[in-house]
Amino acid sequence: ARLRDDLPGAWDRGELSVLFQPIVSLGEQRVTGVEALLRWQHPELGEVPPTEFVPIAERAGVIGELQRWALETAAAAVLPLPHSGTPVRLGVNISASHVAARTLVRDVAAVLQSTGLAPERLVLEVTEATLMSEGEHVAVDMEALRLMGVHVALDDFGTGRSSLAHLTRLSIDVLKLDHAFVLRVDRDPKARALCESVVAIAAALGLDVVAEGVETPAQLGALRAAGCGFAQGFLLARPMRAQDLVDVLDVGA
Ligand code: G
Ligand code: G
Ligand code: MN
Ligand code: NA
Repeated sequence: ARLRDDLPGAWDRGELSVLFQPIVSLGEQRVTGVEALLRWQHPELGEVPPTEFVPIAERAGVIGELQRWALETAAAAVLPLPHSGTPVRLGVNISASHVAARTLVRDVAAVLQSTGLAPERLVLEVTEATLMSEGEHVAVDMEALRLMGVHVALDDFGTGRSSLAHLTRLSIDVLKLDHAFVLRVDRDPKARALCESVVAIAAALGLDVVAEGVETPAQLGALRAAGCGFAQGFLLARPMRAQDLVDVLDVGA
């Protein structure tokens, strides 16, 4: 009840912040994107993880407001970052209830308008469960976003009820291979074969693949050998403040 009472407006009180975890192109060997990750520093309870407060926001009916704040804050933070020609893409996690509430298209359009972020730089990270959820408006809304130029990534791929058959029907641009999938890729020939197959299917469908949760050089090597295009994880970089991204970005000579 405490968190439920305190969450609404926490962003206006300056208790929320957004960290950014770099996403690295293995071919180009540079940071091509970042994933925005919310943090809540509660004045008395300390840090509350998003796995705890995002569901609370959903139940309290403030997920739209929270997400608008997150989108706007993240966009404003990446806009001034230096770059050497290709500015980083911004991945933002979107929860199922925000899509279900049908305000996502409007909210994203408003944020693109108010910040001036190019739609092509925004990647909405949604799970398969979200995309496959009830109601035909989900597909309609996601398609509307893609028509605006916004990219869509399928997050946590390889967990839950993921199905390769879905991939041909979903309107997506990026596949994010779940951590669980990446964990044994260097030691287990079956995990490696699975990874290679996903990369091949993604290539055939014109999708980029981002391996998540890469923690060891051996995992990275195996992913590279499997032809995976992008990687993200503690080995490469931890979630960091926007101003610290300057140190990892390729800003040219
Ligand atoms: O660092 P990590 O603990 O940040 O994130 C935990 C979970 O919280 C992840 O599943 C991530 O997708 C989710 N999460 C982080 N930031 C956001 C956000 O802005 N919106 C939503 N809906 N989920 C988020
Ligand atoms: O569900 P989603 O993929 O959005 O979750 C992202 C989560 O993964 C965040 O909590 C982020 O902090 C976490 N994360 C990022 N890199 C690593 C990693 O290398 N190992 C582990 N265990 N978690 C990671
Ligand atoms: Mn994500
Ligand atoms: Na994930």
